[in-house]
Amino acid sequence: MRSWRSTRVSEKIWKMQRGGSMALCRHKIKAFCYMMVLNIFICVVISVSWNLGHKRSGHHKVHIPSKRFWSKRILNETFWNKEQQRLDFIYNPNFNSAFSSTSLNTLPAWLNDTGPLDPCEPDYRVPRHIFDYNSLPKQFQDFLLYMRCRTYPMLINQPHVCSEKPFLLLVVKSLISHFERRQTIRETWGQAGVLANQTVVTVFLLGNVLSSDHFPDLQELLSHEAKLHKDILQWDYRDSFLNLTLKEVLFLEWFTKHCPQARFVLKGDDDVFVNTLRIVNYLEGLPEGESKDLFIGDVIINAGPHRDKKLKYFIPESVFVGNYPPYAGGGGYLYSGELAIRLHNVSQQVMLFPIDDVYTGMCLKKLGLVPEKHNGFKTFDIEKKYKDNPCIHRNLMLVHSRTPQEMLTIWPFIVQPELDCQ
Ligand SMILES: *[C@@H]1O[C@H](CO)[C@@H](O)[C@H](O)[C@H]1NC(C)=O
Ligand SMILES: *[C@@H]1O[C@H](CO)[C@@H](O)[C@H](O)[C@H]1NC(C)=O
Ligand SMILES: *[C@@H]1O[C@H](CO)[C@@H](O)[C@H](O)[C@H]1NC(C)=O
Ligand SMILES: *[C@@H]1O[C@H](CO)[C@@H](O)[C@H](O)[C@H]1NC(C)=O
Ligand SMILES: CC(=O)N[C@H]1CO[C@H](CO)[C@@H](O)[C@@H]1O
Repeated sequence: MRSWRSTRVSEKIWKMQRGGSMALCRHKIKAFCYMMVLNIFICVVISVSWNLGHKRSGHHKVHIPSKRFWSKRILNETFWNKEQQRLDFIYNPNFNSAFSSTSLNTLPAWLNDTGPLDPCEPDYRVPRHIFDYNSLPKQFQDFLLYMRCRTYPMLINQPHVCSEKPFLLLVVKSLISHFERRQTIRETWGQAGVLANQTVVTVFLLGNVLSSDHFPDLQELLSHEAKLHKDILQWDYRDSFLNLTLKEVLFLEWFTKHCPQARFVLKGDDDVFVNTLRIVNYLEGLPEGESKDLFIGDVIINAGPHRDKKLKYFIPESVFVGNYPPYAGGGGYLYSGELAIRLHNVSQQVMLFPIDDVYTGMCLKKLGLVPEKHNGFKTFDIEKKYKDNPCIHRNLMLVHSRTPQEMLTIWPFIVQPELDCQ
């Protein structure tokens, strides 16, 4: 409250001072009046902040020492930022110790949560709080209405897929209809089993389709595929681009519950080619101490939201302002299983953001970590002249994008021991 008011007031004072100096040339009396008003304002500011300070400490008997906390009050009124501030406040360690014995009713009024009690009910505050809501793309409106919901039932699970303690878990974001891509991955870089003497396990992450979106019903085919290969994880939510963050969060939850013993995780799209052999060799060579915080990929720094409605990555100004933290492109990144568990934990403190890789960057930032760039990750592909070069692919870790036919062509290069790449 306090700092918001004083910034507004000092802005007024500044404007008045500008006006005052111009007036000085013409009427000295006018200038004198401005000075008087200015003095009154300063008095008001001082007494208001004095009163507020006293009221607060006197009323609640809570002293909040952190200066950073107060500075957050002048943050922007954008929807996502505001929701995030609420989470920051609730998970603020100072707040927790000060309020541990009281209920959330003691939250300051600006943090009062007026959303639906059930986070999975559509949040109808949204259209009122976002002034340009009605002009946003339909998918974005849907994202906002369900932004708080992160629990969806599992339709297909593989609770025992990690019983052999995988060295590397390959996690592939797929869509129900991508049967061909999944089969190609199983036949090439995603072959589950033992590779370079290490256990590799593959799972595919899938959501569902809404009947209102007019997709054919492929659920029975999928069930058959799941029985055959035992590598399908499916949740009952609408699998759309803006729901990919949901896929990430649901995966982290699944991992913590069913696969926490996996040493490393590679998460990628179903149109990337992964040199699994190179990745296993790289991981084996990592010193023990370095592997705990491992998070590598094609890291993007100094990025921010796109404001053009026509772009896939569009984020409206009324929803989010600020820059993105460093993040690894969602085509594929590699991290430790231990870190996956910490990411799961911290993700509860980060509001769902509609771009999944940026969201993961936000979670890393909350953990105080920065993803590391590794040149083996080529999420923007390699030069065309090298596309058919087996030796180039041997040295890569991951490249986007490759068709099933290309994957089936490249994979034999990788595992062919007689190929001489000197
Ligand atoms: C929070 O909002 C609810 C519903 O609008 C209201 O009943 C309650 O009094 C508010 N609490 C505070 C502390 O403002
Ligand atoms: C493979 O792993 C086993 C057990 O971890 C080990 O005893 C064996 O020496 C390894 N073989 C090679 C070729 O690294
Ligand atoms: C995300 O999934 C939920 C649950 O199916 C759905 O209600 C919502 O519309 C989806 N959001 C988007 C952006 O598709
Ligand atoms: C999860 O985070 C909380 C603090 O937010 C911490 O107290 C707890 O120990 C963490 N749990 C794990 C398993 O890291
Ligand atoms: C913290 C933060 O992101 N503040 C931003 C609020 O909006 C102004 C103008 O839109 C930005 O300049 C600030 O960086």
